[in-house]
Amino acid sequence: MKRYLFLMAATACMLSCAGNGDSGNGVELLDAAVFRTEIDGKPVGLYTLQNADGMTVQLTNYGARVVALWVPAADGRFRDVVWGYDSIDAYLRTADKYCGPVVGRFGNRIGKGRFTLDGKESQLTINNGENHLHGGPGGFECRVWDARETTTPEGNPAVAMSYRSANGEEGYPGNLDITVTYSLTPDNGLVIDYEATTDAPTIVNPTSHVYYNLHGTTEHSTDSHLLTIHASGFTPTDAGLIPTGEILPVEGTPLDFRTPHAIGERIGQTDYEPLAFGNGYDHNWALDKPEAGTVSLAAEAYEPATGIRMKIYTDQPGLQFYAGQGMDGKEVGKRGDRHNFRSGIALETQNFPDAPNHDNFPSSVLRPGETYTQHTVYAFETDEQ
Ligand code: FUC
Repeated sequence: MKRYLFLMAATACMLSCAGNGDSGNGVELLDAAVFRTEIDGKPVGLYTLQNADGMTVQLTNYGARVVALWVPAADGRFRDVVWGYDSIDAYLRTADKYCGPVVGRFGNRIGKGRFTLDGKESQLTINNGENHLHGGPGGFECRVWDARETTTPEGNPAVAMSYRSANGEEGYPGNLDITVTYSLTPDNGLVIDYEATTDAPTIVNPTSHVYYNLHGTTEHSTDSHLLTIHASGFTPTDAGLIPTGEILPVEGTPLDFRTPHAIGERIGQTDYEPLAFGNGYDHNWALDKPEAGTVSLAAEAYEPATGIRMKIYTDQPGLQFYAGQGMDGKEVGKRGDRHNFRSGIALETQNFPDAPNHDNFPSSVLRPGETYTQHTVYAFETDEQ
């Protein structure tokens, strides 16, 4: 019955909602006109994908970014579960440019921005203390990608975004051609497929940096979300959040999410040094995998108030969980929602931070003739009420 109602609502929406406004199920589409512009001589726009149930994602090719993601809640109404802005101008002005984009070439940190590959040292740009974060100040999040609306081989609606990161950009060697394809499955999965090639040896580790709030509004903190991370280990860091190279067990620590825990339950235990360093959760978990490189369930977040559950499947070895402790309420986003303290969680599927400087971490090296791939799914379910 519920599925039938969603179908009705989705059909009505496709027929009637070309712009703003509630389509009957709560989905309010952003107007493409307020995203239409030109940046660096390239066209920027807003792209909308919708499945038969009405799940809707809106994306912009500025930063290959998720702008809005409407998923059903247990009450049958849809919620937008990502924090972001309602115009391209706001994204250009924002103080937190990591809301929604693909970050890279290398997601998360590289110590002192330095690594050596085939005996050749590269010095990357520095933008986080003395370190390199999320590809540097001119990372993928502020680049205009070429967007193409398409369908997956399974027939699902998709947008493919491509970008050439030139040799030397932010200090990285080699021209890197990367394509990120977003698609929606009929069973409410947002799929993100990455593919990259290079013309010279380089490193690559892109990830999706979306702030999720399963309340559908930042009026409520994400501290109430119940989080599960299928990982027995994590990569401890120094005070600058650069991995020491160890992989330590989570057992007996506030980082043990192998069974569900409310995010707020142990986040304040700053007598545990890793939580002091991160000022809360800002760590990389080493995912438990039946076999390296296989797609497996990495994490689940559940909000009891809305009944929305998000499951993350990935073939990546790591998951960075950042709990939004840098948010200060100053930025005002969609529907007047503020970027409030701990009101959005980033769950970033990736290789381990600083991997190029630790031989015991999975390799992030890409060579000419090879293709980097990543397959990650953010799948949404609701409790039946
Ligand atoms: C995460 C964190 C960082 C940073 C950023 C916005 O990936 O690891 O500490 O604050 O995102």
